[in-house]
Amino acid sequence: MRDEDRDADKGNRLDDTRVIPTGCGYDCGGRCLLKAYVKDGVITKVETDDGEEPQLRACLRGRTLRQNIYSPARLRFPLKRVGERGEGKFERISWDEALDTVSNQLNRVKEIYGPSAIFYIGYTGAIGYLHNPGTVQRLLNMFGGCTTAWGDSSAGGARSASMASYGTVATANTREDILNSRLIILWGWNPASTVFGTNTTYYLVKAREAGSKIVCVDPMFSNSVATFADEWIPIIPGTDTAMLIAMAYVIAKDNLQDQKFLDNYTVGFDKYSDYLRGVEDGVPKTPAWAESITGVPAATIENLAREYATTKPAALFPGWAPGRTAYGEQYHRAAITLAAMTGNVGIHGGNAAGYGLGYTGISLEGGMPTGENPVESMVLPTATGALETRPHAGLHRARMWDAIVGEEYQGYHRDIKMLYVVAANPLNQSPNLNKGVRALEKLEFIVVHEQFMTATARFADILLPVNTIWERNDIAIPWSFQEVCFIHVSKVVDSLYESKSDFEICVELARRLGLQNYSDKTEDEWLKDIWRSLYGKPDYDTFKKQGICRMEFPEPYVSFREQIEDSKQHPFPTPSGKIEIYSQLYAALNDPLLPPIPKYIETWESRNDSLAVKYPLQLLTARSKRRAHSCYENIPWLQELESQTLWINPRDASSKQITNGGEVRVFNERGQMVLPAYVTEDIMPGVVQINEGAWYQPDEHGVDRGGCANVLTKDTYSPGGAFPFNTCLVQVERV
Ligand SMILES: Nc1nc2c(c(=O)[nH]1)N[C@H]1C(S)=C(S)[C@@H](COP(=O)(O)OP(=O)(O)OC[C@H]3O[C@@H](n4cnc5c(=O)[nH]c(N)nc54)[C@H](O)[C@@H]3O)O[C@H]1N2
Ligand SMILES: Nc1nc2c(c(=O)[nH]1)N[C@H]1C(S)=C(S)[C@@H](COP(=O)(O)OP(=O)(O)OC[C@H]3O[C@@H](n4cnc5c(=O)[nH]c(N)nc54)[C@H](O)[C@@H]3O)O[C@H]1N2
Ligand SMILES: [Mo]
Repeated sequence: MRDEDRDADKGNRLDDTRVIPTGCGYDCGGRCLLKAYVKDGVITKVETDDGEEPQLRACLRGRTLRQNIYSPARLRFPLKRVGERGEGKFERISWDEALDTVSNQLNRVKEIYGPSAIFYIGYTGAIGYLHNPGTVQRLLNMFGGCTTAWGDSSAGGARSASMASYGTVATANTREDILNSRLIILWGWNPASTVFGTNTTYYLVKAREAGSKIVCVDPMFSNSVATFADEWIPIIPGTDTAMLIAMAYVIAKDNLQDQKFLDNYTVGFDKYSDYLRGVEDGVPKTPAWAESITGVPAATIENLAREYATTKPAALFPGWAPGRTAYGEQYHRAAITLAAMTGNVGIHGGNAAGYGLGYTGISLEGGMPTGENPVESMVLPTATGALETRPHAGLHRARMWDAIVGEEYQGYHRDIKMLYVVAANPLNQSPNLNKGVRALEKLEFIVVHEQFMTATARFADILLPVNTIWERNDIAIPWSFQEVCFIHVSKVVDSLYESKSDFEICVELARRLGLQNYSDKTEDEWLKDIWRSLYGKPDYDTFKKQGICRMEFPEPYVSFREQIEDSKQHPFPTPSGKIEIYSQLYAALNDPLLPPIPKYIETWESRNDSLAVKYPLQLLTARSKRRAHSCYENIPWLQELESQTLWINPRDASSKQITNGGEVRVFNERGQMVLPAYVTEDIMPGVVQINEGAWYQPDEHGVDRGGCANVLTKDTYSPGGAFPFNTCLVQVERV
């Protein structure tokens, strides 16, 4: 019997201490099991899964949740701004005053300017089925709608490419299927630090033990390279597409492709093959061609191509970070095409190399319905937006500051007057923060629901204190349900201070705004309903008591298996019913920068850009194991683990007299920051790295002292929708 079941059987009691099975729930890609020990209403200890493998064992972040909940920095009361916008001077007010002000402002702005003047920004701070930004989206939709932004900052490129090639973003296999792979390529993917489902690393360890070969392609000698790799291939950032294309060239030249698979399940290989041979542009996409672009030796490219084509089955895992670049969608399209060329789609041990969250044929959507947004339904989606899984208005999230500042683009111009921020930290996590500050200064009213005084919260006019995951009940699921389980994230203690959940806040606002239909259910009743429509077995109360419910599969689930086994009955959901190496959806857009077959297009701010004379280093912003984006940044235990630094190769450091631990200034035309250098061979020359998510702390000269990479990144997007966070040139100098 698993421990949590035993605890549940005993009524969760140990003397006068209750042990409550609950979960972890920030947006890191994992969802883990935690056991909270509670005595006299206070959490005294936190443990995690210690049952049978594969466990849902929490990492260091989950284990610090007690410090998070009891942090002295928690926002305790509703606050009203008294100083200048952004100055951080606030005064405590009552909930009544706060909610009256917010509802009056909503009414005022809607009456004078119309509902599109209200800009809603909800993101990934809260990811439960009930407690998530959808609570506010529902409220605003009922109120008359609001402006929203489209764009997936995680994987816009993967999403667009997956839709173009497969007609869906649900392309994953269950993680245990890794054990069936003989060759595993982690391409710009670092699951040892960057969580993608709790047990990805568990299965990678098992696969290695069973003798599978693991290759990593990454500009950084990451923790995954250190832990798993038989071979590390460093590559110049932003050039991955060229290497993938050259691999396709080698496979086609040596006739190693799975021609039967290509004939039966794909369209467009002939056109791709013309491109590979240089029929169109006179440039054969040889390994030598790719070497000059990627810095990867031609022989290495050739070997990997042959190995991938001849080792069966093989799983190519294209991480999202190389796609978080200019033209990032081409990288994902090229990876998908390689998987199709080698027949590694729809089989055990392969991987479709698509977006990779969710399985074809299984939907686990659920939650409180947000309803129609009357503002958005008046706007036609843009062409690229039509490839998104949801239709959207014309505003891309990467360009939100321009939309507020009022610069017109793409025919999109709304007079935005009010910002409603929930479960997001845009003045930290969006690109080009200095422009962000100017945008926020211009607005008439800003309301933020937050737990902490983040950079965004400092700009609020009304700041509402929100409770944390252990002060409310919810249901959560790991990304892609790769662990194939639901977790009941149970309430452990009452809401601290005067904090409330976003749902409770919305219920009270709805009453003030006269929106009777907002909710006729309690939290518990909503969760019961959600559970029933989501999975429903066992009944909700049993599930809640157990804390966890694993979905049962007779064997590892493989996406597209039905399409491969019986393509007549199960066509791919694309216009042709096949995997589209030549994408009709892209072709219809008629955009040379979004070609119908995967092509290498050199990024802006590449090493060859004229800007590289002034700003010669390529900046990457990967995940830190001590944060989930900007969450957990202020937790003392985690701060001890790793300091925020600029990773720089000794070759680049020595030419600038930069020493390990010494302060450096990192800058470009968009902004600057000062932070310590970490001089290390773990990053290739010409590339520097700052972990994303550190808190933006500009000094009086506007120089960031917190190490927040987004003072440097560019606020634009790729034609297929990718956020190009990893396309950014900078210069570094010793301070
Ligand atoms: N440079 C760079 N920037 C990036 C990225 C990158 O790779 N490089 N990655 C991008 C990616 S992939 C993502 S997903 C985004 C994440 O962007 P965001 O979702 O904006 O970032 P978070 O840090 O998760 O911010 C969430 C905020 O929600 C708050 N919060 C937590 N729980 C609740 C709750 O229940 N209610 C409310 N109201 N608030 C809550 C937290 O305190 C936190 O301040 O960042 C993007 N930014
Ligand atoms: N600990 C932790 N885990 C997380 C999160 C978190 O905040 N903290 N956030 C979650 C979220 S919301 C997301 S979207 C995912 C994101 O997950 P990823 O996008 O996979 O994560 P990153 O850590 O940004 O990058 C992974 C690796 O890609 C490499 N890389 C960067 N640019 C390039 C390139 O141009 N080419 C190649 N070949 N490699 C490159 C980096 O060096 C790094 O080793 O992570 C999730 N997991
Ligand atoms: Mo993300």
